Amino acid sequence: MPEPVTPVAFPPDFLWGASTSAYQIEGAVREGGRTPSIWDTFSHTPGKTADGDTGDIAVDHYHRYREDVALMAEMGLKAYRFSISWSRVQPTGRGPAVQVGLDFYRRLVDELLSHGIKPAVTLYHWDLPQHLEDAGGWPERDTAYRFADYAQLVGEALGDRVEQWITLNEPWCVAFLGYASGVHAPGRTEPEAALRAAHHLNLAHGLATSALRSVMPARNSVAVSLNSSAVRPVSQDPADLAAARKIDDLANGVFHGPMLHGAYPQSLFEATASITDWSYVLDGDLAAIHQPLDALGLNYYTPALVSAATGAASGPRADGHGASDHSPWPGADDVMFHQTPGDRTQMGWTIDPTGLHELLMRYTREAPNLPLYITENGAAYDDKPDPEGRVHDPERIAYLHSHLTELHRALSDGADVRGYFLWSLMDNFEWSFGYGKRFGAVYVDYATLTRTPKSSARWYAEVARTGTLPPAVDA
Ligand code: PNW
Repeated sequence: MPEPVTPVAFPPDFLWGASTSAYQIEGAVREGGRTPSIWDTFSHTPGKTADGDTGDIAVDHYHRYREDVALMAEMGLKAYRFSISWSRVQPTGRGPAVQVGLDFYRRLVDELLSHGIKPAVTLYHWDLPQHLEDAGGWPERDTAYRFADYAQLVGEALGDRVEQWITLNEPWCVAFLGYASGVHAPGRTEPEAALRAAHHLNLAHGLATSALRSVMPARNSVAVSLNSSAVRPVSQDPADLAAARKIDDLANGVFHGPMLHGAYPQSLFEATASITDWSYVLDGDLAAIHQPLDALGLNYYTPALVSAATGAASGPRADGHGASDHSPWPGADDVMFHQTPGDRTQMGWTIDPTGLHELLMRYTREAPNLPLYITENGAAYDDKPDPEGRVHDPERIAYLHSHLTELHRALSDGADVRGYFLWSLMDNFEWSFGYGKRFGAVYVDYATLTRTPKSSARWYAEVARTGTLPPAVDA
């Protein structure tokens, strides 16, 4: 007789969800008065995305949202995290809201609610109105004020029906991939501007949090989603520990410091002293940024492994952030990134579920009373339909299984994790990698835009329905 195995059970009210973002799925880039965002400009610039892919059509979610909500319902999702396109709401990044733009999101939200799916709105998932980039973008302080106004407009329009709000998605990517390494829009390679951008993103988060609270019912929750990396040193050598500290400051502390503790890490100032004097941090900014939050969203894919640079430090970068001659880590030329051992996904990102546990425990210490959500976690694979048109993705099931097992271990260890949103609901525009990288639980045939749930979607539906992980992966 085989041993009876106890299934891994999650709390009954655990929120099972999936995530997407506007530019990655909506398409319809010229409809309803929408103006270009920096991602329209960037993706239409030759050489910036794989095969010149753009989000012009993406997966046409703008027109197919009803079908997509039906798929979510079929998957038993309890929640859906999506983002709002700022330039649908404020085409010039300022001024009154365009009702057609807001109406699209009202219809989407109502469709979700009618299926019993809880909407979680991200206000900013990387698609800054081009008008605001033309005025200087995130390195300019004014962008933070513009964001607070936009947040208020959306809060007024949807605050009666959306309870869960996320100000920014992954400000690290916005600041450092957008303004330092330039692999993301707007493609600038200016380390000092990237640090300015980081500060103004922090300020934008704080001001938007206050603005949302001023117009929304008090029951609503406001959070931010950070792509906090678990940063590991290759050894306990003091030089390697210092390297890990530096990357941790630049990846995590630069955002959670002001947001959660009201201060930048002193070591960050020291590490970046040759690049910036931080004179754009004005009196009162830290108080404005340090707003009480209702939850913290964490996006997790893979950990970072670093050491002090040796003589060979100019070799190929292994930090997985895309090809660029410019580092996304201002002031960290003395740090070297290493490939974490283990199997990798199609992105080349090492599969290491223990990093998820590490991250959850770290933020349990860093923010002891803040409920945590995993707002993104998932894997890209080169999925293909079989001759019958079915898409079998056992690797993704194994990835999700192992990460949810580690999430459950964090719960047992005292982390207050309230929900998990897989990235992504469906295949979509994977930024500079274009459509070649498939993260979806639902397969999209880009020629016809037909959606086909992969085996992982059925597996996840069962997890969401039962609130338990099956003991073994049977794909
Ligand atoms: C996140 N990195 O992007 C985003 O929030 C999603 O929009 C994206 O599709 C998903 O993860 C998968 O990539 C990241 O270089 C992009 O460290 C790059 C990095 C991390 C996250």
